Amino acid sequence: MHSVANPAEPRRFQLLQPLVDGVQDRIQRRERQLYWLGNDLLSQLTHSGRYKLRFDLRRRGAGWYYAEYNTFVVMGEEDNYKLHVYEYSGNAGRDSFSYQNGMMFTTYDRDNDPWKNIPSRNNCAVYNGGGFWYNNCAECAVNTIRGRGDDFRWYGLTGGNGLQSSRMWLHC
Ligand SMILES: [Ca+2]
Repeated sequence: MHSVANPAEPRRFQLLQPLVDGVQDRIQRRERQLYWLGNDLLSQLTHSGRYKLRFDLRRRGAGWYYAEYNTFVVMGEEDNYKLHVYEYSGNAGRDSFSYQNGMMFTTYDRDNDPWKNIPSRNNCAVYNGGGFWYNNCAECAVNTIRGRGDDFRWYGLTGGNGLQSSRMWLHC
């Protein structure tokens, strides 16, 4: 597994979610939600079938890694923006996003995940501090506040899976 010093901004990539640092901060948490591309647009774009999904992941205290999914489709609102991701490649260790494949999108006020936990209102977004596609809840926890819930991490990254930063890209 080799990391790169810093990922160059890829061309023809559309930013889905800009750089997120794992800082426990209320303002940043709000900004993170504001910057999300939006599930309606994401659904429209990915239904064209022309886009792949890429994560740039910076391990805490280490370099950058990437994870790509050759197939990335987000269903519409009527399906609660259900996620389809397939064909992982990259250098970020074991595929961690497939754990959330087939899941619907959960936000603070819309619990669409299968998780049951009464203190967190059965809601993974409440538990993790951010909306995302959740199972029980996340192995790809890039919308999670550091130190909270599943922690800010990419589960399959070997040699320490805690993240410093992450970015999500759509690209052709
Ligand atoms: Ca739930």
